Amino acid sequence: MGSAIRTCPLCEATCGLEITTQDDEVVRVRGDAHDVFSHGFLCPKGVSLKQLHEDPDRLRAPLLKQPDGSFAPATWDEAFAVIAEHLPAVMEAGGRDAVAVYLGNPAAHTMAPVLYGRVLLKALATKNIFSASTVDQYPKQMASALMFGSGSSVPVPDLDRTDHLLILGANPLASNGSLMTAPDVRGRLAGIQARGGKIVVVDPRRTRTARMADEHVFIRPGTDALLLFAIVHVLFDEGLTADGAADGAGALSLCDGIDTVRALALDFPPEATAAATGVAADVVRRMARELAAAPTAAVYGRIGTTTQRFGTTASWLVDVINALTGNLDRPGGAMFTAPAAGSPTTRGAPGRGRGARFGRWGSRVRGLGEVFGELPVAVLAEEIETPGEGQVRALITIAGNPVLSTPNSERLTAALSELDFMVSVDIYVNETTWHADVILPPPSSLERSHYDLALYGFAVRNVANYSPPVFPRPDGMPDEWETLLRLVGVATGQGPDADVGAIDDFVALEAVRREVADEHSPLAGLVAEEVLASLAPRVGPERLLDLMLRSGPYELTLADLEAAPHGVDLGALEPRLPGALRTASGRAELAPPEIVADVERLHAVLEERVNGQIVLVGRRDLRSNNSWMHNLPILVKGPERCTLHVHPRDAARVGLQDGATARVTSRAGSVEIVAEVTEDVMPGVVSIPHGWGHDVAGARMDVARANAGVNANVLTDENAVEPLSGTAILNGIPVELSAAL
Ligand SMILES: Nc1nc2c(c(=O)[nH]1)N[C@H]1C(S)=C(S)[C@@H](COP(=O)(O)OP(=O)(O)OC[C@H]3O[C@@H](n4cnc5c(=O)[nH]c(N)nc54)[C@H](O)[C@@H]3O)O[C@H]1N2
Ligand SMILES: Nc1nc2c(c(=O)[nH]1)N[C@H]1C(S)=C(S)[C@@H](COP(=O)(O)OP(=O)(O)OC[C@H]3O[C@@H](n4cnc5c(=O)[nH]c(N)nc54)[C@H](O)[C@@H]3O)O[C@H]1N2
Ligand code: SF4
Ligand SMILES: [Mo]
Repeated sequence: MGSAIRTCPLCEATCGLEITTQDDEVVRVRGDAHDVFSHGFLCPKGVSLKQLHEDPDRLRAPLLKQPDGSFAPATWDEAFAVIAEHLPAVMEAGGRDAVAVYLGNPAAHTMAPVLYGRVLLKALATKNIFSASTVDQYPKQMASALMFGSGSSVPVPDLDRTDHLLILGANPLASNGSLMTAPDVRGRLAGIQARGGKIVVVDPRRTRTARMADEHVFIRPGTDALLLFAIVHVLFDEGLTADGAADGAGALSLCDGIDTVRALALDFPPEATAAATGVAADVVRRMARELAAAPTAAVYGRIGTTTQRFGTTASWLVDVINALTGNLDRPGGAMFTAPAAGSPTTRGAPGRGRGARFGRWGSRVRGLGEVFGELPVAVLAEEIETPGEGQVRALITIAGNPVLSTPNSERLTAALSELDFMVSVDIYVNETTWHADVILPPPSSLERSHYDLALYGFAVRNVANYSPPVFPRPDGMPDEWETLLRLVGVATGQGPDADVGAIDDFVALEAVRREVADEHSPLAGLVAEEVLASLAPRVGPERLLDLMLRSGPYELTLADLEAAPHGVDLGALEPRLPGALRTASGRAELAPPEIVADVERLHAVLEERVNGQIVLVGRRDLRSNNSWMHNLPILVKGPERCTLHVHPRDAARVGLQDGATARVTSRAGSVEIVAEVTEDVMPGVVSIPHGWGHDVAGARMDVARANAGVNANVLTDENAVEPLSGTAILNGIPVELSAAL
């Protein structure tokens, strides 16, 4: 028997796993007790990597759509011949924008798409770039970019040292943390309480995290910005803001715009926000006082605060409060990670940059602005449906399942069936990929190396951990980066047999050139060709990772990480301002004009009353991972999880019994779903988890089909987007509720 140590690639927690193997089989998966970050913690999904690896439905060879609509296995050359026949034709007939790309969530968890996805996007030169980020975290990254200068400058709560944690719209006991890379969140939260600290959770549902917290506050969905503004109001009103000149005030002295924030907050006293938020004024005043009085405190918001109607504004206010209470950039507060492989906060001149610009171009049909170089995925269906120049006629999905993940699934499903050509790089034939003409599978995660390039940028400690593949790739199976570069070959007119190694050499040389030209890089002024030669014989992601580590803040090498299979601990987070700033002013902007302009919209909400309207929110379960892990029996066994949570009062009002079938209808669609009557959700709010609805005829996931559930995104509305970032509003959807006949 053998044993391998590797990082779990499934969620943001980056747990170390110890995988016992026998020849080419996984015998057992356990937590790696020696992992410098996770110390042996793992969740049921980590264990299921064995089943994922063995899943008979997981694709091991390319599939080609047949004239009768079925799929047949093909060789890689056959698959690429079909792509080379159709993709350039679409580009020729309709222009570069005729090809759209959608990058899904696992693309942020694997090195190949993180490093080579952008090469493909550049090669395609299309405006129609979409990703799961506009159904997820872009509001937070947009607020962070406007305040601190880059989408990577997202402050993370210093979980291990804070004395007071205010969590809004996140359930890390189920999600294992997000934009907060922290294995064993439960243990870290227990640590806060053991230190005598306090945890407060603001959520329309009484979640596992809320139960563990010292206080849980129900909030009417979509009103967090009001609550947060009321807290800001009290901080000023009661003289509770930190003294920026004093020691221990974090980065407050580096902040501009404090007076603007003070003036804006005047309109939002807690007495004025209470009716709309459902949070009583005295509770808000106490929340503010406790935040200010705690030796250290951090405010943290996630999905419930981003994928809602005030996502960017709420995300901004989270860090406004962190700054005003003196907790921005100080131990125990909200801090900036310094990732070993570098990030925009570590590269280039410290303390100042170009800042962030948004809306440099817009979507063709609805005119929604670009955000971080992408268009909001809520416009994908209309861009396919609407004729005219720039109409999307082909789609490439990479590790994405937009049919289950993006708003108004029925419209998107219909649109996908109208495409001239579709390619999916994916491990399953699922609700999205069955529309594809060609499916290109990556190797199993255990047949790939791993380094969490994206997630280590938001870690609550500075850590680095590289895992080599556990098993060799099967004969003839290319790595995912090779597949992506082969697509680059087709997109750039080099054809299906382009020399992938040569393209990779070119990509690496360009990366080295950028590095040696940066006067602030440790590699500044070196000869590019010599640096490249020093990275040999590595190729692919390993070569790029080695370069990034060498030029990163700790000047590590990949060999250093290979010598430390349990990871390298680079210490607790350290204050990084002003160095990590990349704003044009060189200051932290507490009142970015783009966001200030959105405050007007909040005033109208003050007048809203809980009026009998029922709104829908989502939820996550520990044994799910968005839409794609429901094919593993070990994770889906047990009672039905895709149920409607509804408060007894609302259930009684519409005559709905526990266990009976409810009908839920929105502007976009309607579903029937088993009701679970529970006081864990507040009156006026119902909850359905997303990522279900697997009873789609063309999909080939037998276990998932037998545990189908319903698709919550049939109900979410593609026309409802948060105006600043174009991110879909997935929480707080107005719905009608009735008992199904
Ligand atoms: N209503 C509602 N909708 C939501 C959310 C919500 O809270 N409520 N959450 C949103 C969020 S936060 C997100 S991130 C999105 C997720 O949206 P998506 O990223 O579109 O969806 P996933 O379910 O993550 O699908 C991942 C896809 O990648 C494939 N896959 C898995 N592993 C690999 C791999 O290693 N390589 C490749 N190439 N493919 C792989 C899977 O088979 C699947 O097709 O959903 C969003 N949608
Ligand atoms: N087990 C598991 N882990 C996951 C995932 C998964 O699907 N399953 N997905 C991964 C992904 S892609 C992401 S982005 C993260 C997400 O990580 P989290 O944000 O922690 O995810 P959720 O558990 O959906 O928590 C969101 C909470 O917001 C609440 N909420 C809804 N609307 C509002 C509102 O208007 N205001 C407030 N204050 N709260 C509201 C919901 O009730 C819910 O409890 O999780 C990641 N980890
Ligand atoms: S918490 Fe996340 S990283 Fe850790 S084992 Fe579970 S899925 Fe994997
Ligand atoms: Mo996500």
